[in-house]
Amino acid sequence: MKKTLAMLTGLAMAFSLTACGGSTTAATTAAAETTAAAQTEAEKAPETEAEKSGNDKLVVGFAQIGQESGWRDAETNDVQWYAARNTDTIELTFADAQQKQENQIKAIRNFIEMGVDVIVFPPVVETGWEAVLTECQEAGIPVILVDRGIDASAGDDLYTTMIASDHVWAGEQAAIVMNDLLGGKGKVVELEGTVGASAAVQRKKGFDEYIAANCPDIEILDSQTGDFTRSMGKEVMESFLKTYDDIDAVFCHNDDMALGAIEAIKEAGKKPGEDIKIIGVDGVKGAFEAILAGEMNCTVECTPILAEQIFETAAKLKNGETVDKWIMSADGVYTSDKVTQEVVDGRQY
Ligand code: GZL
Repeated sequence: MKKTLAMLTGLAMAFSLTACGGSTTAATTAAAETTAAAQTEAEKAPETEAEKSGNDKLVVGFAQIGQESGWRDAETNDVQWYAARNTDTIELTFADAQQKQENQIKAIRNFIEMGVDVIVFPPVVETGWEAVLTECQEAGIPVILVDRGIDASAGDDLYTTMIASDHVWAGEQAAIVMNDLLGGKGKVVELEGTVGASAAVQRKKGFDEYIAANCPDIEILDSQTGDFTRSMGKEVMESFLKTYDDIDAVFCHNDDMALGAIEAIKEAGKKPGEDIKIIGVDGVKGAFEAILAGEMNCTVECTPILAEQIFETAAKLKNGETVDKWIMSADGVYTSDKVTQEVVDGRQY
C-alpha cells in the first residue's frame, strides 16, 4: 500500500502539474480532488507482504532452482534454517522451480505482486532474464543473485548484487590439480553442468583454457553435460567408457556427477581414483568420503552456506545501503593429502 500510495500521489501531482493550463483556482481544486481520490483509493489497496508483516520484518522472496544436487539441498537447508531461526525479523517466501526457468520467472512475478522487500534467486541459466528483472526494477525491488550469474551482455544494472563463488577460478584449480595428478600427460574427459548455467560455462572456461595454455600433453577427449545430477553423470561416464579405452582422468563440474562417475567406473571393472583420476567441484560430504576412501582425488569447494550473507545483504538493501556488485565466497581446494576423517567429520554440508 505504501508503494501504491506513493504512486497514486505521484500521479495526482503529475495531473495537477499538467492541469495548470486552466485557471489557477480550477486547477488547484481539480488537483486537490484527485489527490483525495488517490488517497481514498490507496486506503483500499491490498497491503503488501511487507506492510502485512508490520513493515519492520525483512520480507524476502527466494526462487530456488530445484533439488538437482546435494549442494543445492545444502543451500536450501541453510536458507530455510536461517529464516526459521530469525522469524522475529525475517519473513521468507520460498519457491522451488523444479529446474525450470519459467517457474523461476513465475515465482519472481509472484514476489513482485506480493510486494516483498528483496528478491533472491540463482538463475538456472545465464540468459532470458531481461524482462522479469526489468519488472523488478520498475517495482523498486532489489534483486540478489546467488551462486550463479546472468549473461553480462544483459547489462549488470538488472540486478543489485551477486553472492557467489568464482567459478572460473574453480575450473582453473581443477586443471592445476589435474596436471599434477597426471604428471603433465594424459587423456581426460569432462562432465559438464547444466547447459547454459554460469557455473558450468565458467568452470569449463577455467579448466579448458588452463589446460590449453599450460598442458600440451594433456588431451581433452570429450566433454558432455551431465546436468549437475548424479544419475546423468553416471550415464555419460558409462558412454565415455564405452567409447574410449584410454581415459586417464575425468573433470566433473560438480561432486554429484563425480559420485555418479565413480559408480560407472567401478561397474566397468576399473578403480576410481587410481585407474581413472577424479576431480569434482562443490565440496559436499560425499566427495570428502570418496576421497578418504581413495576413490576420488580432489574436490574444489564452492560453499552453499550463504544464508547469513544473503539476509544481511538483503537487510542492507532494504535500508537503502549500497553493497558490492559481487560478494565473492572464499573457497578451498581439497586434495587427498588434505582430507582426514577429522576434516570429513567437521564438514558443515
Ligand atoms: C554452484 C551451483 C551449482 C553446483 C551444483 O554455485 O550453481 O549448482 O555446483 C548445483 O551442484 O547444481
